[in-house]
Amino acid sequence: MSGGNLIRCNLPGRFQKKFNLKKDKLYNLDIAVVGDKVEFEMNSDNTGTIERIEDRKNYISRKAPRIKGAGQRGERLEQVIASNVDSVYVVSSTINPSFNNRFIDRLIVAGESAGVKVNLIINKTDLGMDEDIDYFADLYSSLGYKVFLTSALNKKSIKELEGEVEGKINLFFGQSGVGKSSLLNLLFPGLNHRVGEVSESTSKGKHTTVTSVMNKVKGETYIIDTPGIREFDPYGVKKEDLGHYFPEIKELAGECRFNTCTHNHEPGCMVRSSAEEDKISPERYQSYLNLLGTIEEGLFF
Ligand SMILES: Nc1nc2c(ncn2[C@@H]2O[C@H](COP(=O)(O)OP(=O)(O)OP(=O)(O)O)[C@@H](O)[C@H]2O)c(=O)[nH]1
Ligand SMILES: [Mg+2]
Ligand SMILES: [Zn+2]
Repeated sequence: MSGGNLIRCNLPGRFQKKFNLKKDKLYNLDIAVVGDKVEFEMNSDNTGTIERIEDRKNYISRKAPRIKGAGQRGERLEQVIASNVDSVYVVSSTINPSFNNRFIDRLIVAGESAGVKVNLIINKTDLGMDEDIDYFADLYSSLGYKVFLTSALNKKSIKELEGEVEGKINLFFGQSGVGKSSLLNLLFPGLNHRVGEVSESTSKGKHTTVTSVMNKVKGETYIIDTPGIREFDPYGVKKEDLGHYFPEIKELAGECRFNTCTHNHEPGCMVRSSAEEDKISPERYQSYLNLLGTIEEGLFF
């Protein structure tokens, strides 16, 4: 995008060569991603040729799905979803597809570990709210996240959401079929993104959005809609750092007996005892343990 104009650019082969030489970046699949700022030269056919890619302020990534992202030794590579964002919205739905707090916690970790502000959207509230969802909405609010209980059908909380995205670069991500594109169309009708069905047999979305796109919607407000995510393993999160990305665990970690505590099996662990006594949410603690298990099995790298 240049001054609001879309210019299709190509990426010269030398970027690939330079990239491969950088050992520390070898696991990076994407040389230029949505959100990157680039300098380019105009060609005579109105396309551009990228000359330089600016360093990223931040970026959201995950481990690439197995087929696409396996390296020569079978290790999973890093897939960057978007860069230089101000806020991420973890989008979920009440039902169809059903509410999945484990999955939400994974996406929160992705945002937290990138140092980006995380907000939550629970969409399709018109299809019914149950006690569990009320519990989680309160829980996430108490952890400091803004929670938007929305409906693209009856426009619930759309105005609030509109206020929150203003003047920022906003990334929307979540499972397929939760209503990301529907909400964005409602917020900014000019977007006109394709909206898909949710399969009746599996209650899963059909991956209607197929590539990530960034749109300038007004002033300095940018929206990135992304394809639905099936699996999400954060990339490059170390065992000893995982607790930093759960605000309630981060707050208690200093009170554990050992400063190297991973809040799993260690004696004198304040986090574990707090979860047992329901002082922090056992559900969130379980999400933490699941992620820790993934790292310990070496699945993170
Ligand atoms: N009842 C109800 N249906 C909704 C709501 N929001 C979206 N839908 C429906 O859910 C289906 C999926 O919506 P999409 O906006 O395509 O979902 P998405 O998250 O963009 O899906 P992907 O692009 O595949 O990742 C469509 O049939 C929408 O009409 C809502 O708030 N309530
Ligand atoms: Mg979509
Ligand atoms: Zn501990």
